[in-house]
Amino acid sequence: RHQRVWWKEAVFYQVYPASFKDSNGDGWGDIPGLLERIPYIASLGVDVVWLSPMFESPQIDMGYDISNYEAVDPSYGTVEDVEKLIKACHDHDLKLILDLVVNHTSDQHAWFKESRSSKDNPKRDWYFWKPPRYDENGNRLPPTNYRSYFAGGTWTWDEHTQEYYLHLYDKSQPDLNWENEECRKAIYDSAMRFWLDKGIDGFRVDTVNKYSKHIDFPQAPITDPSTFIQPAAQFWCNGPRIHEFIKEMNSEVLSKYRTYDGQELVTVGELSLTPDPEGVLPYVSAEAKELSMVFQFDITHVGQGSGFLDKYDFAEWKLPEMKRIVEKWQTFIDGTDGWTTVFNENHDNGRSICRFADESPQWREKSAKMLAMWLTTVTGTLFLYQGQEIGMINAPKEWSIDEYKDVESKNFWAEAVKMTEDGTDPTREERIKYGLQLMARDHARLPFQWDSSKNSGFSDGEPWMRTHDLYKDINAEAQEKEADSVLSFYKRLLRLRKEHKDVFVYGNFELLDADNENTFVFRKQYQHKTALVALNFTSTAQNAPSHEDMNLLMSSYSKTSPETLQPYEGKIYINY
Ligand code: TEU
Repeated sequence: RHQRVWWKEAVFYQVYPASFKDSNGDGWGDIPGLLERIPYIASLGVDVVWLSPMFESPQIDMGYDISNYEAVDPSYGTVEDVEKLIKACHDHDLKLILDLVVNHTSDQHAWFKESRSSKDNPKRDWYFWKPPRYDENGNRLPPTNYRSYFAGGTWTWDEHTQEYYLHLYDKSQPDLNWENEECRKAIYDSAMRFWLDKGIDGFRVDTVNKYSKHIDFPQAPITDPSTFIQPAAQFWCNGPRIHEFIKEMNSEVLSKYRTYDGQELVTVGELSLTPDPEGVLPYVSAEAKELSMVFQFDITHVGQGSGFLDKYDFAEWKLPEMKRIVEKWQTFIDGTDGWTTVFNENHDNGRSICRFADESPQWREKSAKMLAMWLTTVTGTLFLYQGQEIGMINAPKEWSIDEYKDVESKNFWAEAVKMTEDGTDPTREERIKYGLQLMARDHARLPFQWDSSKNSGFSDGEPWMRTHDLYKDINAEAQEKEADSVLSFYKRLLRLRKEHKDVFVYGNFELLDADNENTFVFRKQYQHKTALVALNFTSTAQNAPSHEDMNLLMSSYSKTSPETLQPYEGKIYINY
């Protein structure tokens, strides 16, 4: 049905370098630390390491604000360290992809410093600069009323040249102007060829659908009269030239390189704000020659408030809603030459056990195993996030919000406190606190829990983010020794996924009993082979689906009964 390609079958493992392993005691993870742990990553049975940004950066947005694409931030190490990393990965049969963050740079990047220096600087047009508007009283207004991701507007005033510049994210992350050809060429050279020439195997492409904007910058319709700034994604997302830009990136750069073992490079684009399959397909169709695949975010939006204004205002959800989302992205590639991804964690989200199942000590491990069964049996390329394989959970609720370091958390929190204090929304503070405790980006950024020694074996120094209180109960070393641990269970499942890749990686997906609020049951089919997966998302026993002619391949419990799914139990049946 779908053409077989290495990256469709590969399992990717995302490393967030600041929180993975510190080698020099400064409390900040680094490349030498990661190098030490490559054997651990290889032992999981994954195939590709995706390394989040380790480039030179003032770290306002944890390295997604790059000040020099061709340098490694000193806190992480050196370019030579990354060269060693590329080699170590390849020596362990792992491929390595880096993050390509080219919608914006840091305001500390030499390009932006030049662009900002004068209106006639040759790089002025590499970013978006606009004169102010004025209201009837002569007050200065930004060019448009757009809301940015991290709360606040998208335009920041520059005193020096008396114009505003555009930033979809923090004000320290000015957007690059892809309309400018010289700028695109510089991006290809500096952010891409520089690292491809060193032998990396592809990229995770940050914010891939935002390079083309509606450059007439229309005013956003007023949907929230209580504030000046308005949601305006329709003007800066999936813009008119987006496919032209990505095709060019592919034909000029990506298509010219191969992986270390001579295969096609892999790219995975971050495709937010694109809910319709028709909008996604052009990016991932093999024929289109743009990207190998994309992340589509409905699944991590479960529980988030509508729009990004209310992202942390928790919205109740029920299991059928989540199952429909899985079904949607499982089936949208049916009959096409496109491909899909599978994930439920990354560095921008709370931990999946807390969001989708039960983090209580009683059910935490069972939850982790059941969720692992979901991910490893569905169609598409599987992405795991560091710590997921040992069942890491969110920061404890008792922690003060002051422990949260993320710019987005801080801004949403400050906004909520202000709106509560000034009476605009008296209960907002309480609601946003709850939302952050569940969904803040910080949870995924807690130090990796290696063992039961001080700071969970992450660092000899003071970690940049507080170590989880439960690291003695949840850590890799203990789980490596235990046959029944979450870690051992993941390893078994990853082997199983490979062994039966026809049905798990490439098979047809069919959702069963869609409206059942307690269980998630689906069938995978590949030619004459069928697998049936049944997952209990509750802490009470549920009926197992009927499974005549099928054998139980695996359960997440050691003792099972044919008629029942025990609390948070997962079962896989197979007909061969
Ligand atoms: O995220 C891009 C993004 O737009 C969202 O999908 C994401 O959910 C983010 O958390 C905004 O709420 C990427 C990176 O993954 C993120 O860490 C960066 O902060 C962002 O780009 C800016 O570079």
